[in-house]
Amino acid sequence: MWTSLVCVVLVTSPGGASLPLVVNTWPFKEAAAAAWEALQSGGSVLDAVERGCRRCELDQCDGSVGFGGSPDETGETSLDALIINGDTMEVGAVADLRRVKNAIGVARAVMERTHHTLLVGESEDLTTNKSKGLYTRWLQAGCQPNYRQNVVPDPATSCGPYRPGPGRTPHRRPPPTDLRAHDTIGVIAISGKGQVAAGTSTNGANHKIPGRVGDSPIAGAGAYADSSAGAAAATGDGDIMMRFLPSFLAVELMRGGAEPSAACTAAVARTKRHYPEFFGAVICANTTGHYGAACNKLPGFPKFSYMVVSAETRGPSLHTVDCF
Ligand code: SD4
Repeated sequence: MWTSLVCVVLVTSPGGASLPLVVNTWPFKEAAAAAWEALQSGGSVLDAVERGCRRCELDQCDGSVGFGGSPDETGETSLDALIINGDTMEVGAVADLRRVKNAIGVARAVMERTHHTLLVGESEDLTTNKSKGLYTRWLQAGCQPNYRQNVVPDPATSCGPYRPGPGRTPHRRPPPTDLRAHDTIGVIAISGKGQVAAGTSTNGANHKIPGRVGDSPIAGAGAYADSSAGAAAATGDGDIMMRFLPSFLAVELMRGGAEPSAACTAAVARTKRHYPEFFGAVICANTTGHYGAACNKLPGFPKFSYMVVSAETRGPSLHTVDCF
């Protein structure tokens, strides 16, 4: 379990304020240490974000980051990653990246070496059964559990091919059964001068339909950074969360004066209003060095843990927030 990997300094109150600052999702202590070390050795906030995410990719944090985890329905892992420079508002992202382990490095290369923002890997044509890809071969061989329930035959009991069923599927989804299927690393780094960067890296949702991309590589959804306000990063059910751009919302609320905890809470509440049972959390930090987090309370998910490093914490410290 990831809880056994972390340091034991436990702080329950929202914190601040001290710069420089690193905050990352989940108790990924080694990632926090790597990001902090990058800042301490003279690296930029982008270096810190990249090193933190890279550490998790190498460690395969929780099996949810990096190679080898969360396979799609064909058994292949694909990676999503994002990095944002809050000084210049340059963004680099990759999605559905295959056969490359260093997703955050590729995302940074997209930002720094191309004119583009988001590059995606291969995907299959889901509109026809006539494509010749791996996914179609798999579909011909088995069931399709990721299809909505308004198709016939019922995907819970029968294999396809599927046709649209009667009526429209309500937008509510069953509560998640495997909360550990969602543990993206999101890193926020703020320098002593108030330069802000943020990024994410994940292998996405377990057993997704090939070609599925979540919130993590989407600017404003998986993460957002603006050196005139702060940064935020999200983790959880990206299929839901990306509809509400929670990271962008939180940063804009901080720009308007909201404390990070309140901004995170508002971002979670926005999603919760429409999807009360969504699984997710948001971390936030502002340019004065205050930080906080919020999460949606579910059975089996009463608290959310995240890491903070600043001169005050004397090393990566584990923080928890009660979900609401
Ligand atoms: C996604 N949000 O692809 C990501 C997965 C994750 O914590 O684990 N987030 O939906």
